[in-house]
Amino acid sequence: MKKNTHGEKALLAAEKLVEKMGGMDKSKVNEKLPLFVRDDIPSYAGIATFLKTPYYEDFNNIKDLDVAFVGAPFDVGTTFRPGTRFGPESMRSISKLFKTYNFEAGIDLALEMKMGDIGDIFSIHAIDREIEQLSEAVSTILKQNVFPVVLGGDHSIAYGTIKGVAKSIEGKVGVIQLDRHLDMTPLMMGEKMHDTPLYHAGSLPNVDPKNIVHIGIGGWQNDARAAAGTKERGQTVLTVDDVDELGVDKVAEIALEKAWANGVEAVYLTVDVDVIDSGISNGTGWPEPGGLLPREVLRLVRKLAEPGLIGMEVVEVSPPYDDNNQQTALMGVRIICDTLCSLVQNGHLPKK
Ligand SMILES: [Mn+2]
Repeated sequence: MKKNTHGEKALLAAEKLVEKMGGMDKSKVNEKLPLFVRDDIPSYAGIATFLKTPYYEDFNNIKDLDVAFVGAPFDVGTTFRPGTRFGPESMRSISKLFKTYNFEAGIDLALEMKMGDIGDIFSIHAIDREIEQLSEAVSTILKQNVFPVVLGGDHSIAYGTIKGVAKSIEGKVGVIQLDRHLDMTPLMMGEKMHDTPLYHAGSLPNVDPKNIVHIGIGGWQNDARAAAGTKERGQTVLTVDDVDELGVDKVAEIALEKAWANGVEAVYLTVDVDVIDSGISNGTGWPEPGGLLPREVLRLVRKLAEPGLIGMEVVEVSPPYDDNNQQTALMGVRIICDTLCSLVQNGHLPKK
């Protein structure tokens, strides 16, 4: 029997989706132009919330949402190039290019669930206080049974976000990070900078360091002591060579096995965009050549989302260093959309 190509499958899925939407609508062809921009056309117009989802002013009242996008415009944790305080803004603005429909999956996120943009977490620009802000903000979202998508921000925010997740659930939390760097240094410049969050996350009462998995690590910017400390704490590290030799699917399988081991109740995904080869994606604070290819990262996050996630973040998008194509911000948005799509495909979203 002839096997359908992925292209054929996608077109069949589109047909089914259109049926679900009530069929092809030909009546709008000669419709009168509206006076103001109120829908998603034209795509370059309108107010830049993430994916043009509705803005929710009252973050204590988002119970009807399935997914909340929230910015963390923070870059005081950077140790080289700053600029990630503009990360949320750039991902929101380039997200205008995206529709909520994914061709290959045949899924329209907006038809499947209710998504909203709740604006930004107020940044204190003092790391320890910022961590408390982030942790409170994330638990405020989770308390309302909403899936948080955090738009970073430098990677120091991860200690705050993971802390927010950890205090929101009774059981154990696993963490998977995609990054070129371990982020396992206890302190840098005497503070919990962006090279430290996974160290501190592993010290939280219900985060066992053995359930922390690092993917994409490598190159010339890691610290040998931090690496030895990572081994001492029993964490799993998978390098770019591992992805090369084992393939994305096998790497995802190993990562999931470790992150979910020993009765873990929920896994959080933190994606540092510097995991992508800096020749392709250079709008970031600590670019390190030799990283993963965009399509490897996208397949990886889709696989990692298969058993479900409690929340996710994309960090280290630094627009002042991004190219004119906003390539890094663009990848940040795709990472989020692909992860959400996989969560829908695998029945984890919507939760309500
Ligand atoms: Mn990082």
